[in-house]
Amino acid sequence: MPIPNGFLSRKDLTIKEERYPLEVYVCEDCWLVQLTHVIPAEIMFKNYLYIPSTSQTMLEHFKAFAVGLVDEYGLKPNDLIVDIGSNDGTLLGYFREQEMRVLGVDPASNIAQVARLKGIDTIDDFFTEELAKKIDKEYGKAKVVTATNAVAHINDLHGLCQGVRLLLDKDGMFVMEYPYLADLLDKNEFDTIYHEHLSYFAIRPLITLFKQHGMQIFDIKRTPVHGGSILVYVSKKGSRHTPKDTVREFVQLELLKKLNKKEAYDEFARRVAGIKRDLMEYLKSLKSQRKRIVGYGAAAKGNVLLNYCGVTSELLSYIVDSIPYKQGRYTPGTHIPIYPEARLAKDRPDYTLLLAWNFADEILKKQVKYRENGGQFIITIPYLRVE
Ligand code: JHZ
Repeated sequence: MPIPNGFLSRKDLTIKEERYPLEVYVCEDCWLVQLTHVIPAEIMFKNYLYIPSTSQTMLEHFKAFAVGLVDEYGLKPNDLIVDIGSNDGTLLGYFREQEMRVLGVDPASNIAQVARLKGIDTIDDFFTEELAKKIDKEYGKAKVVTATNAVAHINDLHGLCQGVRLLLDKDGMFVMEYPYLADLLDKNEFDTIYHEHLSYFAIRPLITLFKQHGMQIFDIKRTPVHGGSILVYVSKKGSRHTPKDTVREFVQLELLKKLNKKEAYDEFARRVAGIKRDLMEYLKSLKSQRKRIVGYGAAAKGNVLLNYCGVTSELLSYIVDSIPYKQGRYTPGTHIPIYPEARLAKDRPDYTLLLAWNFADEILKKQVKYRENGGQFIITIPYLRVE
């Protein structure tokens, strides 16, 4: 597979593209699901094209999270909030509105600069124990360390835990959000498995991990973003936070779903192969009827789906996307051109394959006219359907 966020310019199309193995394994000891091949982080994240803040859904989600956290835990003005993988500073912006001191950490220099222009203090580097020491020295201890869709991107999970532990205030908390493994399996979200995501977390392996570093999970909440995510609240042992019932409930759920049995993963693999077969048969049958098909949302996960299934520009003429950086570029591996969303209303293709299925509600609402004019969306996840 090519790097799923490795969008190409026109001149890149003539150069041979790098491809990397994409294999996912589950450990039959601690049941952590991980990739076996790790691409150096500098290749993937130093110049990054993903920004969540172009989605209204994500803006509302981050705002509700920041306001809710301050309210629930009585955070005070001037408390320090550090966000790992802070991107363009959107989440921290909502904490700053509530008068917190904020600091972002993100290796993507291009996006860290966008955050700084918005006045969000940002260090453009990878979060490590070394960096945590520097932050502690310069800014002091953090009341909260957040990491939304960032922990799965970090290879050295032990280094992450040590850094977070060092940085946290005695009663501080580490709150991480990521797509939940149980949802990934239940809803066949195979296309979220790609090089950027090194781990796919259930709660049980994380309990083991944090225990090794004198920390514990004290609460878990479900959130609807990215196909079903969870917020996991972690504190140092001996802090004022004591584990809530939710932790025990998630552990029970995972045992019930047999996430500690190989069969759960084998069945998932079988269902994924079925999605590929059904989608390709369907797209080819539409093409043989001379239907015009395009794609919606040049998401990284979309690139996994296209490459895995073998959807090329012969089947999908182009993809529309709201992110200006992606427009005018081509998808990695499949070389499908990307245009602004407005192209859909102008061209009115018969079918649009929704690659950003996690934003189905927002996108279908936005494209109500296209659908009224007869356009139809093909959605693949959790199962193939037309809306
Ligand atoms: P989206 C990213 O994956 C990458 P991706 C990352 N590795 C991660 O962990 C996950 O997110 C969580 C477009 N769009 O956010 C914008 C429209 O065109 O699902 C995006 O290109 N119109 C950090 O890349 C794409 O769809 C719209 O109205 O799979 C969505 O990509 C909306 C809402 C989105 O992430």
